[in-house]
Amino acid sequence: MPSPAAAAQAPETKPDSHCAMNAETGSVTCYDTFRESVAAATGGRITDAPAPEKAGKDKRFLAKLNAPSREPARAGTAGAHSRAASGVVRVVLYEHAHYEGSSLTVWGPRWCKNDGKWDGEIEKLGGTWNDSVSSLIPANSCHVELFSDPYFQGARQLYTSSTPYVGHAMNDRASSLGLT
Ligand SMILES: [Ca+2]
Ligand SMILES: [Ca+2]
Repeated sequence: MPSPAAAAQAPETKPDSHCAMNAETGSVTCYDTFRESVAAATGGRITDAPAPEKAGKDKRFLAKLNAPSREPARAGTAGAHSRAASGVVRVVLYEHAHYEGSSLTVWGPRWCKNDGKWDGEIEKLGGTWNDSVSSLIPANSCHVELFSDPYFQGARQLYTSSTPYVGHAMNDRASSLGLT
């Protein structure tokens, strides 16, 4: 019988899951590896993601995560352009500090704008993701605001770059998030 809540001290007893969430529809698909979840989230654009715990420090990977909308729309690249448009990674959430444990790659159709308005949100982190996030990687201009309660209530904290530990005040507390 699965008991995800008991796994915090013994990650080796629970296989990590690596999931991709469409932030627009909320649909989640899970994979055995981080590489597969990133490939799914990017519509097949990135198929060589490193091990999850290396991702936050891998400059080449981080640059690639942020690549799509900067590709010039040249003649003959319409196919690549539409693939990119269907999968822009907004944030990768991790169960443990230092990008370890299970991951949730949240993607959407566009880059974030950083214009003070929200570009997306998750009103309620579901299942094992509630009160679990310990590190995260924002991508594609998205800033990520974590809230300790669902529906953007409770304590809040903003993250603008790769964060190996969300801090004591927010660790294992996030229940919703906004993307700006
Ligand atoms: Ca955690
Ligand atoms: Ca909470």
